[in-house]
Amino acid sequence: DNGYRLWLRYDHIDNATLARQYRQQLASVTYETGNSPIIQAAQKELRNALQGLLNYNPAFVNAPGKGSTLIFVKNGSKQLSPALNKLINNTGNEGYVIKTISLNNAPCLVVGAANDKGILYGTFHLLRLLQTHQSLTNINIVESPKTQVRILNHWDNLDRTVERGYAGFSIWNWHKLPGYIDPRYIDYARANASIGVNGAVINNVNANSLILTADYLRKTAALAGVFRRYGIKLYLSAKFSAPIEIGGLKTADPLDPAVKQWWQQKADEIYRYIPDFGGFLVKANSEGQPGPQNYGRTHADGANMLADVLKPHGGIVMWRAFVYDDKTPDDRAKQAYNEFKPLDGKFRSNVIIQVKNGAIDFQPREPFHPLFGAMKKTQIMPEFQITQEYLGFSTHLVYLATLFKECFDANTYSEGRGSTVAKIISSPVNNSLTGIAGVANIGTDINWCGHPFAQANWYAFGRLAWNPDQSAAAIAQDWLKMTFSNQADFVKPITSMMLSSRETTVNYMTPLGLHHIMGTHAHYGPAPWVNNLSRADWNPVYYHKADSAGIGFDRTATGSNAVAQYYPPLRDSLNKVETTPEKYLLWFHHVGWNSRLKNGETLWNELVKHYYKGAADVAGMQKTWASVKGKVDSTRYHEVEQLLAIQAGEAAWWRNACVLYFQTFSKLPLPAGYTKPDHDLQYYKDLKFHYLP
Ligand code: BDP
Repeated sequence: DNGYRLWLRYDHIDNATLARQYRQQLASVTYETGNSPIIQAAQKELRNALQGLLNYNPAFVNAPGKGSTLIFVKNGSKQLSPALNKLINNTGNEGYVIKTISLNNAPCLVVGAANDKGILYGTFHLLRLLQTHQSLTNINIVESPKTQVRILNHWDNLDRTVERGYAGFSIWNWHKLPGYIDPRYIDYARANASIGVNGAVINNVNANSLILTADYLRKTAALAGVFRRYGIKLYLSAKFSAPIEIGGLKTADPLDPAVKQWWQQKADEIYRYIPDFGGFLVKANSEGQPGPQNYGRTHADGANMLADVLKPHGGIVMWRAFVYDDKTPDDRAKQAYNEFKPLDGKFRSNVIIQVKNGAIDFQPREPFHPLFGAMKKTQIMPEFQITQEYLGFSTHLVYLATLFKECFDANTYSEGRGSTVAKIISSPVNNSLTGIAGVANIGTDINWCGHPFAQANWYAFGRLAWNPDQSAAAIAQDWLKMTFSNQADFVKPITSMMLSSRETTVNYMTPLGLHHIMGTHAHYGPAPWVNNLSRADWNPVYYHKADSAGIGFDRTATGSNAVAQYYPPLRDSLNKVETTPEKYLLWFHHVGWNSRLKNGETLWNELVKHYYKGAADVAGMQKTWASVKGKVDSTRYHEVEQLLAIQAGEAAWWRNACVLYFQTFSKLPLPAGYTKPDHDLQYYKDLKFHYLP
């Protein structure tokens, strides 16, 4: 199995009793839904799935039928009770009900929704029940998403390279579009719909203005046509200087009437090509990208100008808060908050501020971004990175649902206890849309994501964007069953391997709150020694601040005071070593090598132990994987086996390089029983790589 089918494999259910029961329960399928393109897509999915799972091709009847065992209902049906009709009609734009009722004295399964998208999502949910071998008896499911814009951000360039992409090239074939629709686009849309993803920004945030020209809009419109049938809206990254680059204007000043007019005409043009265009994503005044500040204007001036031109068409602006520059000689972690917090309440209601989960940059572990909870009059959507830029590319098995959950579940204390990030981002401000974004890990590799297990991160992103309260474990189990096998003796050990994989990676890369100590440019492997880059805050030494006394970034009141950006009582606990969770210790404090941690161990010993544990746990993952040999197809078994071997080697590399380097400051021996790395530090510093994605 080459993994192309993702979690929508629909292989035959080999449990004959179960398959027979499903066939009885799905014997007669009726649709009272109309026949829109989305409904047709849902029907096609159901038909393919039943053919695959049950080798069965039931008749679909487009009318209320006697003897139906499965009815799809949009907007109520005469066959159903008033209470159920009411429930169905209250599912909103995307929600659905799946419920067993008694119809003509026989059990019947109803999939009901107020809108087409609900029917599509309900269909995928029903199929998931089959794929994961769950009983269809006495079902009672009522679902609706907790956030409205659930979107993938593709960092795809127009030359088909993918910034921070580790799974081949961009799947958008600009040369063959719009004439040729690659079947991949359809499978991409199906996969997204199956997990509730309803938006895609198809080009890199470091945007090329050409995407906004008529040539590309025609191509883009063809993609939008595919997406639409699966309830997905297309969005574009807009370069702020586009009026100059493709519009021939002298300025991109957002308050200049000619600039505004240019964008207005551009928006009108886009909507002629794509009537349901979602809107713009903008990276402005960040890492060299142009923005309103080039003209002495604020982020709000820039975002609002674009919001105003999109508003008549129903479009939105997702304005990124990932900003930092070297003109501000302060802690980089503070800059986004410092720039955006004063603008709270100044944004239009169709602007959402897109904030990375942490204040630096998608590190293996970061505390939640202090902007969550800080902007009470502005809608905020979190941005997660699904592609593993800082977590081992596509050779390391790292299940990211636990990382996403750590952010969602974090308590900001913005309104006292219970003000979790999940709660804040799913509560609309000023009737604005709510949303969640993930930087995609998708490319032209046959298995889409490079690593068979990287598919789980795409999957988990969608499921958590729909409902951040779901557990990482439940999502892993569903994914494993759908992607590999329902066998309990496979699912159980591999679920626990997935659940601990992210902590393992944190241990061998950046334990105890360390961050940003990876190799320069490509971000491959460890390089905590780098200190010669043109900007201070690009250097690993800026972040770990190791010296003879200790290690860590002092962000307390006597240091950079980044802790002040959090609400009390969190602010106060992070301000003190004793009350800072150890997983964030060196993020907030410079700690002496011989300081004692909670378990009585010195910081140095504990740091070494984390690094060694991380590397040892990858060896444990290899053993676990070996134990399921024969329980999954041999192709994917061997792929994962080889990738785990690479991961084990790289985990040891991270451990050795970091421990040897930090030892030059601590001047302390390894704790008893820990074997010395087999090379010296210079060896690791001298490593060169000829090709890196
Ligand atoms: C960093 C990436 C860089 C992105 C930037 C961003 O290294 O390639 O352009 O984030 O999010 O993580 O804008």
